[in-house]
Amino acid sequence: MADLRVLRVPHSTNVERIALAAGHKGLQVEWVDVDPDDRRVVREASGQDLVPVLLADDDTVVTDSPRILAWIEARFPTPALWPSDPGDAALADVFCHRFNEVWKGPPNRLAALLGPVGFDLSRLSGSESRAVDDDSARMRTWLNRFEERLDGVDHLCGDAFGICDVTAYPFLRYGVEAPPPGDDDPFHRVLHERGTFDAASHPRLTAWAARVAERPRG
Ligand SMILES: N[C@@H](CCC(=O)N[C@@H](CS)C(=O)NCC(=O)O)C(=O)O
Repeated sequence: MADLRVLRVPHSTNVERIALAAGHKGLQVEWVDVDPDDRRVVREASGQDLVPVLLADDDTVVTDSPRILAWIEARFPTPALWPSDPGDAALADVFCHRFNEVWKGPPNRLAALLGPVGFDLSRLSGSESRAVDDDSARMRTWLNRFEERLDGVDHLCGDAFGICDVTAYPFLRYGVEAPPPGDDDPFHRVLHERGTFDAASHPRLTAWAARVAERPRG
């Protein structure tokens, strides 16, 4: 019997967060594959269209990956995803909130601008081109912050793998790898093309991505 039942679609960043958390805690996940073009199962279960959706054995339904991760931590506290020190745990929450509410802004805006024109920059207006330049610069600058954070520590929360890595890795991974065949999500293409980094530009971040890539998935 699985520990968790989760609705997913292919190539979902937010679904990978749940897989990483489950892998860390050694949980078995029953994945329910949903057709990305037919979200009726998701809507019927949760009243909205986005995945992941957690279906718990007590009929609880949880949407939104940060809320699902908090639910998993409360239900299966060991091994922990959040730092044990309350101050460090609060900082981890600030990191994750910023990642979700601020860091995702530029790539989301870039995908909204570039997707409809097939990534053909010549089809953008002058103000749209300037917006692309500004948000691309933000993505590059913020990669440097991650690099600085990893000075002397192996993970974004500190020494141990945890919630900051779970939150950021499924997005930052596109900086070192192209979307796989069949993944034509413009957001993922933006993450890859505008958020590129490597061992020469960001050695600590590149080593971190390789480290997290090896983590178990539920
Ligand atoms: N805030 C939500 C966002 C969920 C979300 O955007 N899920 C994507 C997959 S990663 C989705 O279902 N997108 C549906 C669509 O774009 O049609 C979370 O963190 O779970």
